[in-house]
Amino acid sequence: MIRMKDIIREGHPTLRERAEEVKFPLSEEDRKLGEDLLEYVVNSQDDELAEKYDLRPGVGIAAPQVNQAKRIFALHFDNSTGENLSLVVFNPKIVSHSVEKTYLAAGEGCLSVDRAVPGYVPRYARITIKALNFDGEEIKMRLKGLPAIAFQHELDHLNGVMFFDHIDSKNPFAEIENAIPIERDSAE
Ligand code: NB4
Ligand code: NI
Repeated sequence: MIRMKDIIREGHPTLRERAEEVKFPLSEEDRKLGEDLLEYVVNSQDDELAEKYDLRPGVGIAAPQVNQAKRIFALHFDNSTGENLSLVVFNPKIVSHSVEKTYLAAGEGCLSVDRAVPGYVPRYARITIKALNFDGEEIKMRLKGLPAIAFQHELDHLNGVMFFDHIDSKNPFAEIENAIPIERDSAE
């Protein structure tokens, strides 16, 4: 299982690389990597397991964060967040997005960033994504709310972008044009 010691932190060059497309059919290594990423986010949301293995909770994690520069990430929202979405995506793409923006009023955090970076992170409010699943079949989805924000945070990791790159360093809480904020419990 993925532990915190396996998660690379800010300053590690892999977090600033563009990750490589995954080839299909999946190698056993890439299939296991996808499974391990999903297992991490599921475990991290289980109070006992998170306590036992000292896991930072997450709703998503991307392969570059475990030092694998591959275009794979996992998202997991159980119904406690009102969203029910649990998936691993390979070679994900945003094929279209709304003009309207959104952001987490509480800001964002990252398992690869051991410090709070306050400020609004502008994201597209609604996105249409395409990706491949474990069997190489195309999945097409429309996302909004926290799943849309999380998808963009993870896709950024595949392109070497960190959430704080989007924060207006001069005025971190500046009004974001045409954006609807999402009020959530603190983004750990
Ligand atoms: C990715 C998220 C940061 C903003 C918003 C939130 C948490 C992360 C980073 C968008 C994507 C990880 C991956 C949470 C969390 C709410 C749901 C269900 C019960 C606890 C869980 C806590 F843990 N961010 N952490 N940060 N990232 N919500 N929740 N709750 O997920 O770095 O690249 O279990
Ligand atoms: Ni992150």
